[in-house]
Amino acid sequence: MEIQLWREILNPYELAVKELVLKFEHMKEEYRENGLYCPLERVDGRVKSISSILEKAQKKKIPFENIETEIEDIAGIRLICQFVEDIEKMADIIRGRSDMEIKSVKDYLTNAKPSGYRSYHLIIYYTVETVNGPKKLQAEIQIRTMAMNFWATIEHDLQYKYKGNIPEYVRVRISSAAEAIRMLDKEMSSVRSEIIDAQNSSLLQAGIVAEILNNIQNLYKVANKREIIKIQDEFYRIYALNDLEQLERFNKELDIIAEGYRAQSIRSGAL
Ligand code: 0O2
Repeated sequence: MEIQLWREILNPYELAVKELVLKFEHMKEEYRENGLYCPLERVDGRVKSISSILEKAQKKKIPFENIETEIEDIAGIRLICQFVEDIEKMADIIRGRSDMEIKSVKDYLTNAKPSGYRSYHLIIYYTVETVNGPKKLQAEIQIRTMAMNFWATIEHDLQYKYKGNIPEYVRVRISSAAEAIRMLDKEMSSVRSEIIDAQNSSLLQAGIVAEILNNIQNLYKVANKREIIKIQDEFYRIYALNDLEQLERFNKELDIIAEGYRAQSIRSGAL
């Protein structure tokens, strides 16, 4: 088939992947701005290569005219989470969205593949706007932990290297590595709440520090130099204490000082 025709077919999928990646990245950003722990650690996306589409079509005996309906992962999104519990949270977030309609689910978490592969797959319908009007297409969203992703990436490379015929001794090792990954995820889940608390408080601290620095910068314009130096020294002293409450209190004090200067400038403007 003409390369140009492939381009026409794949273009909307490229747009879909770009949009979906952007939407998930934006979601991550929103969580961060609100100082909240985000169940999503990283998002990746790709459009399946032409050779990979042809290979799959040949393997599954899919006629060319059915490629778009029967190959569900031409557009592929991978969501990487820190913890197993986050996978269900991400799936729920997707279920609640109005721009992604779930067609089917493949739960390889409860039922791992014989290879040891674990991941949660959603096939969604997603509509993109093209020059020829809206196009509803399918995309596969794979949701897995960082540990599962590590295993799957290596195993995928091995499949590629051995062209699907991984030697028995390697298969045994990779299968025991899959079990180690399952145990690792289980162990990490047991400390999940502690890790989330620590991450939340470090996000909160980063937010307060940013506000303080912004306040000090604004005070530079109105306060005298000696006062600014005093404020800065006080900030460094409190920062070194590593005490979130004291940082919050200091930030409120700065708000009051800034408010005082604002009122003063309004009064002098009125005179
Ligand atoms: P690529 O290179 O990632 O695009 P089926 O015949 O139903 O088993 P189907 O319809 O492709 O296969 O669905 P399935 O099994 O859910 O697989 C979809 C994708 O999941 C695969 O795409 C892989 O990315 C991943 N996957 C599934 N099984 C395994 C596995 O055992 N190991 C690894 N590493 N990944 C797996 P592609 O098209 O196979 O490959």
